[in-house]
Amino acid sequence: MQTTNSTPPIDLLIVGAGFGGLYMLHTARQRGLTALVVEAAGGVGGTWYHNRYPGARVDIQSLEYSFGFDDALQQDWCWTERYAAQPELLAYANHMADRYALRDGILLDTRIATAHWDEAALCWQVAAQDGRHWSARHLVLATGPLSTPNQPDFPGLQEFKGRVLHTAAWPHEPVDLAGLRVGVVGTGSSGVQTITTLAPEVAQLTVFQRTPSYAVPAHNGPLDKALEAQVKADYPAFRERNRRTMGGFGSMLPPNTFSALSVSADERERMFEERWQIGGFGLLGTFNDLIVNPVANELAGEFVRNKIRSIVKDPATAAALCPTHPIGCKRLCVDTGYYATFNRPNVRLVDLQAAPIERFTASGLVAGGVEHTLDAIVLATGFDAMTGTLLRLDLRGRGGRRIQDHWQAGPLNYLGLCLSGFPNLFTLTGPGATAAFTNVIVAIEHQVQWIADTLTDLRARGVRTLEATPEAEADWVAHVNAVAARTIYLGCNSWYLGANIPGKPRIFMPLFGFPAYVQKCADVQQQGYAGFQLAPAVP
Ligand code: NA7
Repeated sequence: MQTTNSTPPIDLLIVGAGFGGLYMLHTARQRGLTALVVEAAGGVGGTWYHNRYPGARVDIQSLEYSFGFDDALQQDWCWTERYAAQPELLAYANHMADRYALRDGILLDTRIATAHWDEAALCWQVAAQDGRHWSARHLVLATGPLSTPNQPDFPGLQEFKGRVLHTAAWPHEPVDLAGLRVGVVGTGSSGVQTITTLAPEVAQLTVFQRTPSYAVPAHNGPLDKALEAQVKADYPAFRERNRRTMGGFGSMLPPNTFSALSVSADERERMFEERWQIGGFGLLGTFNDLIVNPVANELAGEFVRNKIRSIVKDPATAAALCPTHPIGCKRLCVDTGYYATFNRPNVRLVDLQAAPIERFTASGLVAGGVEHTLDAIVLATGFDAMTGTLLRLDLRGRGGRRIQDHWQAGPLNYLGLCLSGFPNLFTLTGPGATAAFTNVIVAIEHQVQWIADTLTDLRARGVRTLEATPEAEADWVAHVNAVAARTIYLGCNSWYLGANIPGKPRIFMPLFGFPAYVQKCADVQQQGYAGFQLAPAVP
């Protein structure tokens, strides 16, 4: 599969062997395209290869967070839990690699360093850090939206003598923190899962919280066999119903179609409570205006704050755990006893808003003038999301234009798939697409099929290059931001907005609304690739 300058280019070079890269390779091969996946890690699985921290599990139900393109796969595969844990998700990725005989098309332990568009040869010249090189007609960046860990530049961190771990780069060998004094910085999804799982094991757990999170119960447990049988009895229809939802999941508990303001306070409480008892993201579908109307949103937020106050015994801790930003503005955490963890005698909360981290020392960290002695620190500080990985590549388009220059003011793109000046390049689950708001596997299936359809179609028509126009790109980014402006999503400092990384341009990156996105992508194809320049042009 490896090519050199002297061999003809392959059709597709895919960067990344997570779910996106695996399915892209499989689909490309089915369409008769030559393809190679290059992966920096030592195994397939992407997110689920790296995020091995204690308690790591998916926040969308397993029956939904899985591929639907092959009925035999979805019938054969049996999930053990309602929300699968990391090892099972990694096993699923490996199963895909084996089942579809993908491994001979995947190069592991190989980090792509440069990808330059070759104007004369009309292909991408791609080189790995180890010097190996490939030519490819098309480049698919399946590098994932959450793949570059955010490692804040805390003063003195290198002086700390204990162990420093990051949830997104967790060691492969077992980590024994039993009996230690452990600090966790960060209370997003990764922090919430880590904190809840570590608390019973460690001697003392200190949670350093900058922004409190809304967490809804997962009610996780063994997968209900009757539900599994029911879904499997007509899995294609189940998948289709999910594709018609805003986020590509949740059809088992459809959102209600009326406003939170249209019912009495008692009725509202009863309805929130009903969905709280069911668990998961469905709470945000209790009414149809929680994401678009700040007044309705505040009612849902207050419902969860009341839950926190009723669960957490110490009033000061409960108050510090209560978020004030709109609920859903940052992705909800789906938890298993997170708030109750703060009733444990060995767990304490440090509110960084009141007592910011000043510096690390050899034996811990100082926050708000108080020294906290720690044996180990877990950074659950998230990711340089959506753009971080791509901006760390030496990626150059037409005329040698660097992606760092093209994206200086934020990630310009068209359909979340293509960049002007970067012909024949596709980003999977990138900025401008719905992936961050969507069941990412459903998003991947759609984007991969769109790319494969496009490549098949253009090859049949003799088109060599496809490139977004600058106008289409500017309009698209404006559209993504206009959609967000009609929601509560601009009301907090989320990674959707780049606000978690100092100095990152504040552009709202994900698009809200999967069905409209699917329709738009289909329309673009039907209109002869509206918004793209094709060369040679189709007559
Ligand atoms: P998140 O959701 O970005 O959470 C990161 C957490 O780390 C969050 O609480 C941050 O506070 C906190 N953080 C980040 N930088 C700092 C510094 N410098 N000091 C203190 N605290 C900090 O990442 P996750 O890995 O938990 O989850 C990512 C996605 O994976 C999630 O959305 C799901 O889709 C699954 P902040 O809120 O920025 O104030």
